[in-house]
Amino acid sequence: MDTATAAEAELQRRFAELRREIEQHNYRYYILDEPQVPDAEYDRLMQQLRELEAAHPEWVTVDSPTQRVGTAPADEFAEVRHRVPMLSLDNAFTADDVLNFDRRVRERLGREGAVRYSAEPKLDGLAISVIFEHGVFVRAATRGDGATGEDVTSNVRTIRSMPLRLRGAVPALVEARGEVFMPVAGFERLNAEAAARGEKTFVNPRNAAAGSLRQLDPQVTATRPLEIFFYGLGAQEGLDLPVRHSEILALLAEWGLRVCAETRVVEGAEGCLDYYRQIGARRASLAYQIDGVVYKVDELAAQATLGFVARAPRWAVAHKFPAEEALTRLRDVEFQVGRTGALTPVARLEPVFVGGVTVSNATLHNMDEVLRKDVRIGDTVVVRRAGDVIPEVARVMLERRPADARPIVMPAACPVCASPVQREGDEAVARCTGGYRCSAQRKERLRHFASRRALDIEGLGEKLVEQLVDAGLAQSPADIFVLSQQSLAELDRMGEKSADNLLRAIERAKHTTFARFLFALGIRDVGEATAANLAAHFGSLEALMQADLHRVQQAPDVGPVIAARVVEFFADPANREVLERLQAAGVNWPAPRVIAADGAPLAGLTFVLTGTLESMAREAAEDALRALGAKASGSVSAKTSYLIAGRDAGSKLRKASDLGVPILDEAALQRVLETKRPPT
Ligand code: JCF
Repeated sequence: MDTATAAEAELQRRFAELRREIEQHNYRYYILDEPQVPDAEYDRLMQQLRELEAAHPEWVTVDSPTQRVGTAPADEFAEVRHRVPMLSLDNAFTADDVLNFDRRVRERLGREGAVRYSAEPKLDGLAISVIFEHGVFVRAATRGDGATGEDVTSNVRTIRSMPLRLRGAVPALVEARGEVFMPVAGFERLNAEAAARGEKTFVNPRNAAAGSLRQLDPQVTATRPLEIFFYGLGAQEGLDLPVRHSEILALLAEWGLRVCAETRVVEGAEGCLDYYRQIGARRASLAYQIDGVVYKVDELAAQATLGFVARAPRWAVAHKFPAEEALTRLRDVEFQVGRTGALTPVARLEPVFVGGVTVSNATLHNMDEVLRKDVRIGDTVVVRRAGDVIPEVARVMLERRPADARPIVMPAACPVCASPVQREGDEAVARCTGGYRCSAQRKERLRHFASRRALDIEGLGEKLVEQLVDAGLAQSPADIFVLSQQSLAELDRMGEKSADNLLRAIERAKHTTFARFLFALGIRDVGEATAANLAAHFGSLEALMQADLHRVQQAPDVGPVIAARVVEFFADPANREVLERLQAAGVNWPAPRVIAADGAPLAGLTFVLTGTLESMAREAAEDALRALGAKASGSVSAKTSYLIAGRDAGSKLRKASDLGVPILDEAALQRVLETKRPPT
């Protein structure tokens, strides 16, 4: 070896060592909170690394400590489809709610004794998914709608406590789930600096964190004091899953990911409530804002048995801290007309700071509530705000009622379209009877139709809907699909480019899913979960439209009231016309079929499903099994490989048992569908 090459090799060795040293200091400083060297020493090492990398750009890799702020500003965030949906959590507000949660968990698991829970503070930040391939950080995405989020990789890379590479032996793929947040001290410093420069300040740490993470320029994000805690695992490949959630947290920590130090394993509902009280007492002295605590069933097999409802797991709950309250004066009450015509009394308040934001509007819910609380205009009222819930008028300070306080009266005619207002039967809500004749209802229906969880037409928000309806350009959702450059040009502040973007978003929205489409129609009482159930159960719009009351009720979680609304909706000629026009415009969705990732792993097996399944319609489960190569049959015979027995299974279960056919429960079915492997 000549001297030049030898020197080069020595330099490369020093380079590698320097990187390791810096990574170790980062770990000690950001993850363990136990810095080993003074900041000046760390800065000196970083400077050395930068110089070496400048001389040898070919040595720079994406996970180098110098590569946190590299990329240029983006035009927009790319979409990322989550491999495993990102769930939200159900809320509990009282000790009773927690006792009920724990009781349901024990009932479903058939447990007598106490269940173990992993308990942790619930951070007030943004949920994030971070993917590591062979230990290297490759992608970060926001939750978005749970199925698809935004690619915020460049921004998350700038967070110092975010390791660019995992430590130790790591599986081929790890998706860690966590929360990005801004500690209170950093938030206050950021705001003080902004105020000193005469710039706008953020209302609370959560908004500051959200605004910082959704920066198109990572250089800006890099200046924001963001931090991250991890609380779970999404997708993974090559990992021997442990038995408990708490062991997953320990694994995350071993890999060098920051896990909240307050996390504890507790016993039963009592343990949860004790934890809640302890954290609650220390809430103000924590370095970050939290809005409650989270309890998760610790045993992973039990989590699998419990499964999910709609968008939240049955094995976890967020126990929220009490709402914050403030006093202010009720200036006036206006009635807002909703999508289904419901008139909601809205309090116009003297602005008041409560729960970290300034509130000037609050809901009064409905007239029954107004009467029950005896609220009058001019009253001093208690405004209450809990976390992300809409502020409400909680009660009245009767002793401060002025002599000229005026009662609140429900108008007899719609404040928007003047149609009569009616109260149906013993319903608490009064409704405008104008239907599509009422521009407020038209606007709300269109807004709902275009909203993110419905057809997701980007750019078609409140303001634009307002303009479209007021200009007479859109009466029903079908009209959206005949908009053109010319018609849009009539609108204020609508340039050619924005019109173009909107038309493209509308074009994209034509390709949707049956469930989203059903939800978008805005049938009363048909929320996202019901729409998904109906879509999975019926598979096609035609099948659903032909179904009578009885058949609609066979869909999971659909009772007589919802069934009646659905049948009524499709019987209405005006609605049928809108549906025809939507389909004629090319709105479409893929036929229901689950495609197996790798061949036909269940080929040769015959399944019979009987009884009621909790998590999906039987037809959907059968389709999913068929997609994996299995046969799904309606009757039990000696050729049946497995019987899946749901709730209230009857004669087929007896027959299978007589014939010695293996009998599995729904959890086993879910495992088969998830792992795409035959039952074990
Ligand atoms: O800290 C949080 N905000 C938080 C949110 C913590 C958790 O353990 C979560 C969560 C959202 C969903 N767990 C899930 C499953």
